[in-house]
Amino acid sequence: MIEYYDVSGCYVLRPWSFGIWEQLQKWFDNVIKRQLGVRNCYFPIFVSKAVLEKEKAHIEDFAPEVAWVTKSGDTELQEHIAIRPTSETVMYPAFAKWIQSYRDLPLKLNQWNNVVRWEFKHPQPFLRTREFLWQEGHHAYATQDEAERDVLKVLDFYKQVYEDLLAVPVVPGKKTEKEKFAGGVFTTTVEAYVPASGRAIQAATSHYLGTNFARMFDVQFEHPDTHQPEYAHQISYGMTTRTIGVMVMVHGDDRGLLLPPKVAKFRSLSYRVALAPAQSRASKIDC
Ligand code: 86X
Repeated sequence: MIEYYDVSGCYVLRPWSFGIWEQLQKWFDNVIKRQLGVRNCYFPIFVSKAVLEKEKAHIEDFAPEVAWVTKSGDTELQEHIAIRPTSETVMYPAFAKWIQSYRDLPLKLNQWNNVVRWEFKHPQPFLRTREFLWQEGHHAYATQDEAERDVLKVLDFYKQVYEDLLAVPVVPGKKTEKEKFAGGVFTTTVEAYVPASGRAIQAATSHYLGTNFARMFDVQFEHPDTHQPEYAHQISYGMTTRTIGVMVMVHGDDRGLLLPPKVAKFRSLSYRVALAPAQSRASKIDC
């Protein structure tokens, strides 16, 4: 599923693993479009120092993980440019421009992209990598109620990705104040169990951000009744290629990996027999 690479924490995703990612992508992309009205978009991978630091309070904890481009060829860049570790600071200035009236809400955008976090804990294929693929959803609403309802809907979609597609049981729940995303109001996650380590692992996350980011980035709309400016309520959510690693840890062992049927390219004979119409079972069992 992977090939090793000469940059620490980076791995090649070979067709077997990338094919599973494509299947999860297809399912999740459809469900957020059809059930929530989400639209996909793409923002640049680069973030200027000035924009990245607009979120200073929360960035401080993460600063050591940010990767910077400092040169082109041998020439030092006038301004160093960060590689996105997540896209809040990239996207929210655009939200501020696009949201003026209550008619501009809700705004529900998603990106399928790569991000870089220069981790120093020892890397593991899929589970802890310096570059990873994910989707990051970012929505803005007029009301707290709508925002909170979508946080929980997305969390349930993540549960379905794990349980229905990957046959991995997960526990949905709310993080403690200490463990939540510091920029938000509350963080929900689905957590899985890794038998090899006896530990839980965060499998996907969905946040209610309140109006914290709206205040930082000036995301305001004119209220329909009062005609006064109000801050938008925001949510964000993410699921990464860690999904594949969790699946491998649950369905694999030292003798290999048996893929759960929904994402398997090939199906075992016993599975085909179980699904076959009764009259054709006899012949399948014969062979
Ligand atoms: C937190 C929050 C949020 C959108 C998600 O969990 C889902 C998708 N984003 C991400 N987070 C950071 O903000 C962060 C920032 C920097 Cl500068 C960094 F280097 C690492 C980070 N890791 C997580």
